[in-house]
Amino acid sequence: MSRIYERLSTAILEGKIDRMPNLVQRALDQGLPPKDILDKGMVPGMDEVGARFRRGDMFVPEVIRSADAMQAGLGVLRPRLSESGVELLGKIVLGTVKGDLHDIGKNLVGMMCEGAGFEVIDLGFNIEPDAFIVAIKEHQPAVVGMSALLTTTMRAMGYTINAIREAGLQDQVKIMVGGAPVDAEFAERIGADGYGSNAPAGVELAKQLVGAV
Ligand code: B12
Repeated sequence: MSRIYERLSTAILEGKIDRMPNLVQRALDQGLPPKDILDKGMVPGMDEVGARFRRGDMFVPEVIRSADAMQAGLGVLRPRLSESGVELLGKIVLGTVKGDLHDIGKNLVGMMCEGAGFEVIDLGFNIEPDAFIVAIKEHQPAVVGMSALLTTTMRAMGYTINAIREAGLQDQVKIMVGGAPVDAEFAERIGADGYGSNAPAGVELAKQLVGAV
């Protein structure tokens, strides 16, 4: 295996944001296929970040740095991936629900999903049900992800799912939810398709929901 894949993976793991664009460019200059650069170099790095975060061997600031390194590399790789007709895993529309301003965890989920090969459309925080609906119609995502950090706003997830159902869009998208006060039982009760307890779990869930694992 090319040594450059190992270097890409390590640079992501160590959060070397500045080094990534150069490394990706070097891999491209060596004639390596963009899809292999992603799958054999970058994604394994991000997978290891996820595993370490789950074990408690890496913490939020380090994960954010790694995700930023991934983004820096994707900045160079993305145009080459689309040129070579590589299909990403699918689109995810992501947002923190109405009334809730917490977005750190949601951002982490978005960054890791992007790192795993999804296209993420991040609506931001305090997102009205209608804005989710507009985004579903506009972007046709495979998955909608909702975040809530307050016991008072987790109910807005239920309202949002109802609104999606009433708009006749529920068959078009899978819905995943997460955030500290949310659990699997609540997710099931409000009609979500799945619950992720943290960002790596969100990535795994999103992959399952699009049938990629
Ligand atoms: C930072 C913070 C804030 C910041 C938010 C800044 C920002 N840009 O996000 C500010 C200062 C704005 C804030 C405001 C408030 N906060 Co606050 N805040 C926090 C704090 C300290 C950390 C949250 C955080 O970022 N955690 C780190 C991230 C990485 O974890 P996470 O969000 O849980 O996300 C992970 C998982 O949950 C999951 N996940 C999250 N979303 C999703 C989505 C999907 C789809 C999936 C699969 C997974 C997933 O993956 C993430 C990564 O692993 C928590 C306490 C705590 N320790 O959690 C209180 C906390 C959430 N806040 C609280 C409160 C009460 C408030 C305020 C009401 C305070 C006030 N009186 O004004 C306001 C509410 C404002 C509003 N309307 O939202 C309470 C909530 C209590 C409750 N049970 O409802 C908490 C628990 C503090 C406490 N112990 O009282 N807060």
